[in-house]
Amino acid sequence: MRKRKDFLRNLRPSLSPDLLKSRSVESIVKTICPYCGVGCGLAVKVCDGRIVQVKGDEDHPANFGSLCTKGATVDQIVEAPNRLISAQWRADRDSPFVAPGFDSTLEYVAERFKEIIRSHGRDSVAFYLSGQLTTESQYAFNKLAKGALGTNNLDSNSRLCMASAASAYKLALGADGPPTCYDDIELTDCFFILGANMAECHPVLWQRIKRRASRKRARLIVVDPRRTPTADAAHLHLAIQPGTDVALLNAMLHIIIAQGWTNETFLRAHTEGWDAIKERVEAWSPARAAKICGIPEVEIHRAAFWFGHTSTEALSFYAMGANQSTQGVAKNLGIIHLHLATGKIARPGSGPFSLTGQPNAMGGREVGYMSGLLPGHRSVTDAAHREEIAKIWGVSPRRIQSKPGLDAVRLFEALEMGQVKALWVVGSNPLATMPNSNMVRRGLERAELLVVQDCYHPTETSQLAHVLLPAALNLEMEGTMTNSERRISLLRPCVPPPGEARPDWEIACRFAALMGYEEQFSYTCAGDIFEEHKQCCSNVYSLQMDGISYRRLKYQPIQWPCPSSSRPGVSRRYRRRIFATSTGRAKFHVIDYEPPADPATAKYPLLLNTGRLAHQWHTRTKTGHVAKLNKLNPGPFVATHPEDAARLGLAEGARARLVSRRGFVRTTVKLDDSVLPGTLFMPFHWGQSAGEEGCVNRATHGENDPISLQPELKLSAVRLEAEV
Ligand SMILES: Nc1nc2c(c(=O)[nH]1)N[C@H]1C(S)=C(S)[C@@H](COP(=O)(O)OP(=O)(O)OC[C@H]3O[C@@H](n4cnc5c(=O)[nH]c(N)nc54)[C@H](O)[C@@H]3O)O[C@H]1N2
Ligand SMILES: Nc1nc2c(c(=O)[nH]1)N[C@H]1C(S)=C(S)[C@@H](COP(=O)(O)OP(=O)(O)OC[C@H]3O[C@@H](n4cnc5c(=O)[nH]c(N)nc54)[C@H](O)[C@@H]3O)O[C@H]1N2
Ligand code: SF4
Ligand SMILES: [Mo]
Repeated sequence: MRKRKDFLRNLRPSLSPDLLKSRSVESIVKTICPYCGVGCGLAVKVCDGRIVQVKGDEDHPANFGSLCTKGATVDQIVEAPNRLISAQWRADRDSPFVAPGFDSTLEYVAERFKEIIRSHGRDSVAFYLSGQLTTESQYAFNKLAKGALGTNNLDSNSRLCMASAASAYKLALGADGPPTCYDDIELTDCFFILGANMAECHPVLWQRIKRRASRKRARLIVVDPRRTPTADAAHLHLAIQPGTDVALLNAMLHIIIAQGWTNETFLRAHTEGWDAIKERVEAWSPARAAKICGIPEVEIHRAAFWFGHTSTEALSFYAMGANQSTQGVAKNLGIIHLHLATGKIARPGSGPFSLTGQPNAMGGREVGYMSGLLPGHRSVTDAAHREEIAKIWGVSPRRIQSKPGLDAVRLFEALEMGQVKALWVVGSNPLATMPNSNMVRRGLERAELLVVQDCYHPTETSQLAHVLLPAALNLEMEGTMTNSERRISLLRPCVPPPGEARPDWEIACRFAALMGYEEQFSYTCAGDIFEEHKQCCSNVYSLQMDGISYRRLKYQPIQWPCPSSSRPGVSRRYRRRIFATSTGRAKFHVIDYEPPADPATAKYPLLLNTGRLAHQWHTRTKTGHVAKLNKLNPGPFVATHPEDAARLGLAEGARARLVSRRGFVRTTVKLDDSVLPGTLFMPFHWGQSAGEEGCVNRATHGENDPISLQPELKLSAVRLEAEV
């Protein structure tokens, strides 16, 4: 006990009294937008411990002062009425919560964890993290689970988001992370946007793209089954049948080969596996793909010409329409193949550029916050990797298990089956955002101990919790985040966290000390954790950040790799065309079109697509408080093509039920010809806030990509019927 007190004394408060005092006069604090992966810089005006104005940071290279509606209203999420400000627990779900203070609550969690591990083994506990936490928080929890408690049962919402992109980069280029940077936007001749609705989901980046495309400096191709605002602005919109992208991508490669637009010198010197994929795409004539994709053959020719012609640079952006699929990795590889075949990679204006969704999904990938990974893009299955990390962590290499833990879908299934007894959720709302939420609910209800660490309460998930731990918001703490172009920015605290709320990393460290790992977690501030994280990346050629420090980040955000403190970070990777694979060559992998896991049938004839709207963020725990945003996107709906609605006798505003093999969803019909006949689109923002039966994920399924284990949230067979 005495030891723990010492540890707590060393811990520097997240906001020092000096800092607070300096904020009693008006000052500008530079930090980062807590929403999407564009990673816009904010200039926050603070006075008397309150935020009085939010503007875009004109010096930040991600946005140069621009903000979208969400970023511009972040001040309103801080003092929201449902902020969670005290630690609370209850013995069972029928009892009310009690709030005996932060330390006592955490001691209770530690006792329960010890008991459960003693009775059922270390794999009976699990963690579920988020790409919305700082790198330091993700790092601390990952070390806590894999290094201290010795379980690899730690996964994150990136499994639903970026897993396919990460797997494909690793397979093709040898290391995770895009080779490109935002400045490539101004240097390209062709934007190829596949399964991304950038106008609504990456708005500040989209403004740059639109500017170039509308001045006719570049062609804009958009591949999306919906006519989104992004597709509406395109020179060529391929309104593809959902899930058929691999057929399209293989046919584009077929045309590129037939037309002689391949870069033979590049292929010979810097790639391997070309002959096998060349042979496979031989079978993918544009005519064949056109039939499967439901688009005219001539459009495939045009896309291939604009992308592939030897005189142009081509930049691909892709997001959930590519990743959230049983072919997620294949779709990603298909895009990378087009770049490799034409040599349009590792040079200005060209390359594959997967968009990160959350503000720090990239940081999570650096620290390895998925069940099979270790920090510095390492793997739990590799003995040398385990040894390297155990040394830095100060634990025995035997402590880290060699088998990957449970991925998100399997984790909730294991809860349902009673194999996992305790789950600690940090910065996520899985009951509303995991596929097949009826199963997820059963799992959470069966948990003997559910700890939810969040900034707000109630959320769908926190309502089922035994323990609530109050977390500080990004705007209330120090830490780092990495955006879509691998740029690390420093978060500065603008205001102190309310009540007992604390930065997530600090909660992890306090808990680790209670579990007997005080020494390994004796950090005095977030910067200490960053330094340890840096050490994990130090010998990783493609991820070096030795040249980055908090001191340097105070002046400017920096991209990795950045080996030296006297040089800027690397904006474009692989410029010497040496890839991060064992041979230094980029690799082609044979891919082929496979039909989706849940195809339409006579009983379930419609294909349900799900996704986002411009002015709401995920389950609205933040944006739900902002009147301006709620006015712009006021409520849930299912977008239905007028032909389908007429056939089903459904009018605008009609109440309807979406029924799938997993369950049903109650919602409101919106007539909308931007969706293809035979398909529906429903945003997932409202979770159960519009009624327990209103959560679209009651209808989605957990079938996943075989490599990335990312579930197919974009495509479920359903029927739509009038509510009786
Ligand atoms: N406003 C707002 N912005 C956000 C977020 C938010 O909640 N709100 N969330 C952030 C996060 S975490 C993420 S991951 C990103 C997601 O950003 P995006 O991926 O751009 O957004 P989504 O709406 O999920 O899906 C993108 C598009 O994929 C299309 N699609 C569906 N199926 C297919 C298919 O088979 N093929 C193709 N080619 N396209 C298909 C959908 O019609 C949709 O328009 O957004 C980030 N930005
Ligand atoms: N049907 C369907 N489902 C989807 C998707 C889809 O396209 N369709 N997209 C998937 C994708 S890409 C994603 S990324 C997920 C997102 O899924 P989630 O991460 O589950 O969604 P959020 O609503 O962002 O939940 C984040 C929670 O963390 C809290 N929080 C925010 N900041 C912090 C913090 O700093 N610390 C702590 N401790 N808590 C914090 C918020 O209040 C909120 O309760 O949804 C996935 N689910
Ligand atoms: S584009 Fe993304 S990072 Fe920028 S202000 Fe909007 S939500 Fe924030
Ligand atoms: Mo995401």
